[in-house]
Amino acid sequence: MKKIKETLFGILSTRLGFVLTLVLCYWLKTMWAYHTDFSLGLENIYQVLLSIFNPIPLTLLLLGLSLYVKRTKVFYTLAWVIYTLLNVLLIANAIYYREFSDFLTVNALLASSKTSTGLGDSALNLMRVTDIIYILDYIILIALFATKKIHTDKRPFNKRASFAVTALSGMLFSVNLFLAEIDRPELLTRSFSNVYLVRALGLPMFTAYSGNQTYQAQKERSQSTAEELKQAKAYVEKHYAAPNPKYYGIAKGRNVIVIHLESFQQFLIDYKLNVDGKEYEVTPFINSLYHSNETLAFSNFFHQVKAGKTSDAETLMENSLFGLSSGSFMVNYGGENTQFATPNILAQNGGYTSAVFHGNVGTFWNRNNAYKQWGYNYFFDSSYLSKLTKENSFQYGLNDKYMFKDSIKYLEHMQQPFYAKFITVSNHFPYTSLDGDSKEKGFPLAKTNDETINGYFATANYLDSALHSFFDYLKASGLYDNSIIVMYGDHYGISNSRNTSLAPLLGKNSETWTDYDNTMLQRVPYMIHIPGYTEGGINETYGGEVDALPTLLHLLGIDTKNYTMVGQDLLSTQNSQIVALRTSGYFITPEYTSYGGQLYYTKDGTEITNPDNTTEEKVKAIREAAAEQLKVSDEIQTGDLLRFDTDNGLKTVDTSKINYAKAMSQMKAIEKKLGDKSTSLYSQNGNKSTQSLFNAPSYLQLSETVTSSSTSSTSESESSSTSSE
Ligand code: GP9
Ligand code: MN
Repeated sequence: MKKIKETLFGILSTRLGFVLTLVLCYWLKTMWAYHTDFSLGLENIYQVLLSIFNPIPLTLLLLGLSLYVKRTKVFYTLAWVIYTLLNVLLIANAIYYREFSDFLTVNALLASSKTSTGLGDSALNLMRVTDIIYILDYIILIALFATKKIHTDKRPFNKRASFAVTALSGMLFSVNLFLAEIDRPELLTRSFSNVYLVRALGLPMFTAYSGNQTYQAQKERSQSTAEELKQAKAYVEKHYAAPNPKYYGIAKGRNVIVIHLESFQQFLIDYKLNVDGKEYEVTPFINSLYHSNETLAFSNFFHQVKAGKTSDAETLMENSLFGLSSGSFMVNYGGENTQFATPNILAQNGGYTSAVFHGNVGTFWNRNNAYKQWGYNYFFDSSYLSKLTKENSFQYGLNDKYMFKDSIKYLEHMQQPFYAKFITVSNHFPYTSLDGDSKEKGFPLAKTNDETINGYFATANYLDSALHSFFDYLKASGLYDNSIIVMYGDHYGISNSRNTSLAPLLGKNSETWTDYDNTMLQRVPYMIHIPGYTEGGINETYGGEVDALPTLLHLLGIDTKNYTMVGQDLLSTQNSQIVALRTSGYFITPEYTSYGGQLYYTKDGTEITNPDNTTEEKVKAIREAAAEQLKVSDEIQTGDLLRFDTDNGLKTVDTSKINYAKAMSQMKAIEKKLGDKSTSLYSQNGNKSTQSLFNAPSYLQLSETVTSSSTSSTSESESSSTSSE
C-alpha cells in the first residue's frame, strides 16, 4: 500500500504525471457531470463509448501546452490556469443546465447581462451539496503540495516529448471527430442540437464550436447596414402580391391551429398501399380534409428546406424567409436575430396568444431560443408532456397521439384567439416510432427491400389517426368552429437516394427514374381548413413554404404590404408561381422544372436538351428571379437586417419578458387576473377542464379495400444507403 502511494506521489511529482493527473481528474468530473447533471440521451453503446472518450483529446491538448514551458513557476501556473478554465466551463454548464436544460453557448455567455439568459442570483439556489465533487481534486492536490507529499518538478519537460503529447492529442481528436461523424453524419454542418454536439465531442469542443458560430454570425452582422435593408425592401415591394378580395379576411379573428406534419409528402394523399393484393388507404382522415370544400388545399406546394430540415420549414412557414444554404438558421441565428415572425405579428394584429407543442426536448434545433425571438409566449416541449417510455416514444420524442392528448390541458388555458403550433414527430425517419407500442400494430409494412420505405406508410397512418383524434376533440370542445387549422408537410420523408426503391410503389419504373421525378416528389401538403367555409377546393398554384405566411395573413385580414417577406400570397392573382428550391439552379414553375444542369417540362417530365432562344430566355429570367429571391432572403437573414426594419408598424419582441418555465401557473395567473373577461376555453367552460373530451382513438382499425389488383409491391431495385435523413 505504502509502495503504491509512493509511486503515485512520485508520478505526481513529475511534470507529465501532474498534467496527466489533471486530465484524469477532469475526465472523472466530466463523467460525473454527464451522469448527474446533463441528460445526453445516449441511445446506444456506441454513443456511450464516444461520450467516455470525448473529454480526453482536447483536455490533453490544452493541458499538454504547459509542458512546453521551461520555468517551473510558469509551468505550474499555466497548467493550473488552463485546468481552472476547463473546470469553470464544466461547473458553469452543470449549473446552467439545471435551470435551462441546455448547454452554455458562447452566445448565451455574451448575452448573460440580459436577464433572459443570465442566471443572476438564482445560480446560488441551483447549487447542490454534491457539487463539492467538482472541487474535490483542488482540495486534495493543494493539501498534497502543502504537506510536501508531492512536490514541484524543476526539470523542464523534453521539447520533443511535449510535441509528442500534442501530436497524440491531435490524433485522438481526429479519431473523435471521425467517430462522431459516423454516429451522426453531417453533425458539424447541421448541428441539430447542443446535446448532440456535447455527447459526441465533449464540452470544451462544443464551446469552441459555438464560439466559432457566434463569431461568424457576428462578423456578417457587423458588416451589414440599414442601406442593405432598403435594397431588400425594394425587392419585397416589387414582389408584393396583393391579397385577393375573394379570400381576404375570411378567417379574421379565428384561432389559428397549425399542424406540422412531420416528413409528410404529398404523394401520401389519396395513396393506397398495396400489400399482398389488398389495398390500404394510408391517410383516410387527411384525405377527407384535402377533398373537403371547407379546405383550401394546394396540390403544387413544395418544401424548400436544406440541412436545417424541420427548422428550415419552421423558419420558412413563420417568417416567409428561407433557412440558410448551409446549417440551420434557427441554430445559428435563432436566438440573436431580430425577426418579425407569425406569433409576434398576430399578437400585434388581433391580440393573439401563442404556443408551440412538441414531444421532443426544447433544445433541439435551438427552439428554446429561436421561439422567444419569434414571440412565442409558451413552448410546451417534452418536459411538459407524459414521461417518455419505450412504449410511448422513440429517439425524437413523444409519439403524436400522446402529444395531442397531453397538450389539451395547456391549450384550454390559453387566451383566445390563440395561435398554436403542433409539431408532430412519429412520422420521422427511420419510421420505427411505433415499434415499442404493442397497441399500434396493424397497418401493414410495405414490401420493398428498403426498410425505411417499408415503415413510412404505417407511421404516416398513425399520424393520420392522431390528427383525427385531435380534430374530434376540437369539435367536441367547440374550439373547431372558431378556429382554422393549417396543415403542412415539412419536407420529404423518403430521400432522393431511396426514390428508385420507392418508384414501383408509385407505379413508376426505377430504371427510367429521373431528377425530374425526384423534384416532383418534393411536393408536400399545404391545407387551410376553415370550418363553415364552403368555397374551398384544390388549388393548383405552384408555390412553396416561403409563400405560406403571406397567404395565411391575408386570410386573417392582415395585409403584408409593410412586412419584409420574400414569399407571395398563393391566393393572389399576382402570384408569379416561381418556386425556388433552397439550392440555386433548382426551381419549378408550371412550365419548367430545373434540377441543377437539367431542364424539364413540368407537365410531363420531358427533358429539354436543346432549348430554342425563346425558351432559353424565359428560363434565364426564371433562374434569375429564383436566385434573387434566395439572395435577398440570405442578406436579410445573415445580415440580421430586420433590426433596421423600424417602420413596418411592428414592435420587436422583448425576449426578457418570455419565460418557458412554469407555463401553467403563468396562464392561470392571467385567467385569474382577467376574471370574467378571460377568453380561455377553460374559463368559458365554467372553469372546468375539457380534457375528458379527448377520446382514445376508436378507429385504429384499418380502412381496408380489397381489390382485384394483385401486383406485388416489392421493389426490384437496390436498396440505397442513408443520405441526409
Ligand atoms: C426534432 C424534430 C425533427 O425535434 O422536429 O427534426 P428533423 O430531423 O425532421 O429536421
Ligand atoms: Mn422534419
